[in-house]
Amino acid sequence: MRFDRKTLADHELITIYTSILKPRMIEEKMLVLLRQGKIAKWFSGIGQEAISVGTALALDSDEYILPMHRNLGIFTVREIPLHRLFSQFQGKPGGFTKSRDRSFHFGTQDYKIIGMISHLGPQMGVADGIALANVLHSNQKCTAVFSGDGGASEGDFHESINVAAVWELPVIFIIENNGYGLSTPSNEQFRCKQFIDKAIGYGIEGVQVDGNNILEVYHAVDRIAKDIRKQPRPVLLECLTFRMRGHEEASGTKYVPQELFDEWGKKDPVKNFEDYLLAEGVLSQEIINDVRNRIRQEIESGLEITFAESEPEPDTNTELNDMFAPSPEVIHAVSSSSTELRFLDAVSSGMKQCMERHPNLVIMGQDVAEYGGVFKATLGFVEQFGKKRVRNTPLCESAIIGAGLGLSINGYKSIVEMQFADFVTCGFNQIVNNLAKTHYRWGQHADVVVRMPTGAGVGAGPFHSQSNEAWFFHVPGLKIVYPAFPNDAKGLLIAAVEDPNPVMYFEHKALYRSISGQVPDDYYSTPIGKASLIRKGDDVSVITYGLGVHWAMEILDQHPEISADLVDLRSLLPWDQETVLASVRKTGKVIVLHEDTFTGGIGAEIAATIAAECFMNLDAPVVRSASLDTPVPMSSKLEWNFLPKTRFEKQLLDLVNY
Ligand SMILES: Cc1ncc(C[n+]2csc(CCOP(=O)(O)OP(=O)(O)O)c2C)c(N)n1
Repeated sequence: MRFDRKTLADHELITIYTSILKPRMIEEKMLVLLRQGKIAKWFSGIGQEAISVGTALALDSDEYILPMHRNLGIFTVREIPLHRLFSQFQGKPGGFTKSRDRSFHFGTQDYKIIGMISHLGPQMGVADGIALANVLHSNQKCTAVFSGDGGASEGDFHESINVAAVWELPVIFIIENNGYGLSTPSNEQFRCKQFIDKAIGYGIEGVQVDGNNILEVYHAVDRIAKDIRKQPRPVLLECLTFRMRGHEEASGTKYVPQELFDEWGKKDPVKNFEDYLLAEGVLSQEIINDVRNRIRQEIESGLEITFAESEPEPDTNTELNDMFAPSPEVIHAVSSSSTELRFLDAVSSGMKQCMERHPNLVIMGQDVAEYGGVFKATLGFVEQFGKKRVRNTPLCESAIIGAGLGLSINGYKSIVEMQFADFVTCGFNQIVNNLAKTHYRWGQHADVVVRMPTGAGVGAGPFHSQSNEAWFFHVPGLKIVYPAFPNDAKGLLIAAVEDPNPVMYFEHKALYRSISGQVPDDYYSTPIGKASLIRKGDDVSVITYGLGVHWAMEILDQHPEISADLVDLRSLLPWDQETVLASVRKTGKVIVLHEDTFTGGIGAEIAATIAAECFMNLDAPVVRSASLDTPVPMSSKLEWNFLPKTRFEKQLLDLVNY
């Protein structure tokens, strides 16, 4: 292995040596403890240390790094106290996640490290968002994100690099090509000869280095970082290396031929660098002993603190409260002036005022800029707020929602528009695993609003008509709002943007241009989690939301003999149990109506809660009215047969006459 120190002084080389030795010595100690049954398994980075350490040393300490599961060296170079790392590994409260997540699955703003979720690839979209915030700040910072060669088979790899290329984001995509993804060798993972070939396809620079040569990694990252800080753009850095241990400690390496271990054993990144420094006269055995002793002591005292720490004491209230960052107070309109607006214009007006109020708010979505979005909700925005804040995206829901989290991590807010709610499937993972779980896991809020143009009734068929709110209803960590009227559309949009937590904002396409109403001109928020009792009566309670509210009003108008409470939920997560239960206690009869399909719909949850809480008040079984358990058919006749509106009328009458 040939090392080139370039202009590095002796003391800098010793720092690099100390830095690469530390993760190796930690892991060697952990192997001993694992054999003694004292610690849990982890993902070993032995043999790959040069990549983590070289990268972290080359970057500024306030530049974000998004590591993977084999990058202990990032954490040690950033000088995280070892007892905190060990406590994190051991699930002790002194770690970074209140014992809620494992090994390297955490982030810390203090050290500008954003750890992974198990799904690997989503890290890259998050890096895009962090880098975008840096570009918007014009702060000349770059971001580094890691992937293994296996993780690079995920769609997130493609989406995120493509976005970074198109948006010229200063991200170093570091691919640790270590020959295996778990047990699967590279030739069963991808067909191209090397990763830098992929860079060509994205129109970006690709650089390949010997990932076991710490000076090569260091110089490459240093050169790229200096370059892209000045002239923002992504670079793919392929580091050729080898995983010297199993996928995780204790899982074995039987599938790896011995010759590979022999070959790569000779290229050990620590030993080779040490030999080089000895030959150069930079190191002596005495210095090595001294460095080793210091690291050993640091490890021992870290372990002592961790082992002395108690196991976590569960507290249900803390667990539940930590799901969300604190929400702001409701904002009241000051003046009483209002304007008659269509539903769509109310959404648009809410967004516009949010953009005016929050200079750090960014809107992202397909065709949202000059074109104004397919429904024209952002028409004129690009002229007012500029292309930097109103961003057309490539077709890549996952990378963009991930970028929303990245923006939030780096001080921005975002509204991400799904062109149709149906397409959220392609960004599902980022929502349910990244946006929803981050605050609980390590206390980082995810200040992202996902706009969801939703619903049927417009003859648009199975993939442009779905109601998919129930998919998200089951996910702790999300909020879901679903206005039925223009004033709530604006107020809930503002509430969603003001709220630092992830909010799914459902807006029914059939309401966009079909209904209008008075909307306050001021900036105001409608409280999330509060239903609205829009009609009062004594015979029956109708609980619904979205288009269902309008169906219910129409049917009730046709039956003036029915005295009904009509509850518009407005928020689905959390939903307003107090209002619903109070209504049912009063009327004794209840029908829950929604456009979404029947089985596992939100109505099931509401019905179960009513049955549990109001059993003694009920004069009839709780009724649910919902769409058929089929996809949404296109033909208008089939579609109206699918939707519950006509069945609802009969169900309501049967219930009243029960
Ligand atoms: C989306 C997803 N699918 C499957 C897995 C299970 N899994 C964890 S690590 C891994 C292999 C990763 O290989 P690579 O990215 O090359 O990283 P390495 O472990 O070699 O460092 C797999 C399949 C996962 N974590 N996420």
